[in-house]
Amino acid sequence: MTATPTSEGIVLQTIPLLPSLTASLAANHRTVVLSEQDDPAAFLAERGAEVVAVVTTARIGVSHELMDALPNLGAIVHFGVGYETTDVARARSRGIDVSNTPDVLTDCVADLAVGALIDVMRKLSAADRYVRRGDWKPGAYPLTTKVSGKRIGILGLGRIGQAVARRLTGFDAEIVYHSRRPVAEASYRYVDSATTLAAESDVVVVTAAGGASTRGLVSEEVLTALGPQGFLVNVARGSVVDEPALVAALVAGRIAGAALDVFVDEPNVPAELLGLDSVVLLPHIASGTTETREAMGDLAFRNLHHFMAEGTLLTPVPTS
Ligand code: NAP
Ligand code: 8YV
Repeated sequence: MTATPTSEGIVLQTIPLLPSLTASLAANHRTVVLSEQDDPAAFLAERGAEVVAVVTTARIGVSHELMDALPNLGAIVHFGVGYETTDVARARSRGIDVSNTPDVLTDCVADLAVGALIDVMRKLSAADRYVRRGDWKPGAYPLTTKVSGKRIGILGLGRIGQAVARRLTGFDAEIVYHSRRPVAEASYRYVDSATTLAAESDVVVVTAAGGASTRGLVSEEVLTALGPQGFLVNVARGSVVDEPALVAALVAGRIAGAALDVFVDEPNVPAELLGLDSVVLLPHIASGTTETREAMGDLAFRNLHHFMAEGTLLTPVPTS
């Protein structure tokens, strides 16, 4: 039996994605949206061998079970820069290549991190609620914390971390960072642990990749080192922070505040945080602008299209 040429194989889209990406996939390839099948398991049993590529998001990736149901899979294309929900080593051991959408979202994620940092330190969202509640008439809003000139710790000085650092130098910040290794081209001060980073920072901004190696990296010890005057901003992944420890520290006032775009069990947010004005809660929106999501969709599509035509991806994820 001759194998189906890649260009004629099925492109399996795990869930509905950005409408323009979904439309491009449908218009240019034999695309099936798995979550829209009446019986996804039956579809995989009957047609799984025809699937040559999967398009998915960091939120769900490609599970072991799905990978196993696709014996002729050649590429996994992620809409998003994170890909920790896909076992890349396992994919590569089967000759499956994996791509993501780096760079095109860096500006928006860094913009949001800085916005969230200012929000939590100056209590913008809380002050907005104060005005709406009619509390301004009985009394002036309490004083908050100055942003400019602070010591900012970047946890994970990658593309987004560096973009956050560049922006905050405009606020006369002193930047210190921690990753597993120093970044050769960075002039900021490197420290060798997350705990030291927190101890030497007024604010820690988390921009490290998700996955097993960073799970719980912001531990109770790190939060203790950050201390009662310290703030945490997380635009990376909920898993990078020990969420129960963070909730306990915020409730007890053992850190000053947190701005969180990501959570361990999205879209569920720990109930204890909902009433705290020391916390800014965002629904994983850091890349969520029209311009950036379209650029992500375009890059995801170009990866898929290149794979179907040439057998290779344009922005494969690095080999770790
Ligand atoms: P990147 O360039 O690959 O940067 C990742 C950084 O994490 C690197 O500096 C890396 O440095 C560091 N890192 C990895 N493992 C580490 C560990 N065990 N300890 C300390 N540092 C570690 O990726 P990026 O494009 O900046 O994106 C970063 C992350 O942001 C993504 O992976 C994603 O999870 C998240 N993100 C969130 C949103 C959102 O909507 N909130 C949007 C886009 C991205 P070393 O390898 O040297 O340790
Ligand atoms: C997106 C993200 O919200 O790129 C990432 O890793 O977390 C975000 O840009 C997500 O990937 C889109 O589903």
